[in-house]
Amino acid sequence: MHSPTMTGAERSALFIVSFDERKINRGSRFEINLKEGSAMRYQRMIRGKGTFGTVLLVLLLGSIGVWSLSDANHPVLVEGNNCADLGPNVTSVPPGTCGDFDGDGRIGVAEDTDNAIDRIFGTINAALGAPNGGANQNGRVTVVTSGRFPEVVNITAANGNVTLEAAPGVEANIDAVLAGETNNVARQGAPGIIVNAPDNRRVVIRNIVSRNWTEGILIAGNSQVTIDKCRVENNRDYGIHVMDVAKVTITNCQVNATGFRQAPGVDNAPNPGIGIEFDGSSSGRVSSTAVTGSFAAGIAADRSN
Ligand SMILES: [Ca+2]
Ligand SMILES: [Ca+2]
Ligand SMILES: [Ca+2]
Repeated sequence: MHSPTMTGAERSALFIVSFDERKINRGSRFEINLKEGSAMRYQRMIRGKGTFGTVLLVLLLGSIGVWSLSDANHPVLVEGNNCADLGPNVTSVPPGTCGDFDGDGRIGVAEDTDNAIDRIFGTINAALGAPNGGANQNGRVTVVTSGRFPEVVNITAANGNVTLEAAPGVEANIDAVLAGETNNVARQGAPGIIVNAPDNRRVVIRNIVSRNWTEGILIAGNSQVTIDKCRVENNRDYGIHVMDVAKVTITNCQVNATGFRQAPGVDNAPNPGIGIEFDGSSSGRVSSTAVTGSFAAGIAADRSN
């Protein structure tokens, strides 16, 4: 429903029309839920009876593109790159191999940019973004074939709720290190997944692996996050780091070997090497989760920063 806290982007996707006409009771409202590709459905809301002409008017307004379609809350898929014999930056493969879910022979950045209608991507950040039919930080991003993702993933949930997950049985490894990839050194100095979302969004991260970063998952600001079934390993400073006033539930996860990253040519000294830390005024819950092999504390709360 339309509320004072909604952003312009939300209102463009969920448009409430108020009518005050002779044949309609005052306050009659229609909710228009647009899907990209001009598919549309409407639900009559609460009291009042709309006329056929009213409905026609609403459909006409939708059809001429009154509303932005780029903000729609929709699911997108991500193909993994799991080539055995080709290099890490390969984008053209025999159709249906190397994680090519849609069988078009494209993976990686070539899948990111092939069109705006397949809703399939080769990198996670492109799937989260707006171009080429991405989720636009509002929707569900599902990795559907196993792969390695050497990218710092940014979740802002700027336009709605965001779920990032791998399908059951799929190995989605967000890893700072991939032999043969560029920027391995720079990535090892950065967090792997960064969430900084408004407090009226909900973010879910499920069945994801995050390895070899400074922090496997960093959650800041007002974020409200659920981390479920994730494996967070070999990160230097923190496995999961919760800051500011974020609220985080961590369940069914494994947070292993924090502070014990081994890699050539980079600073591997743990600072501090804690599995899960709640900093500042953050809060949360940890359940059914194993935190093992940490350099420093397994789970810590530190109100000093
Ligand atoms: Ca493909
Ligand atoms: Ca495609
Ligand atoms: Ca695509």
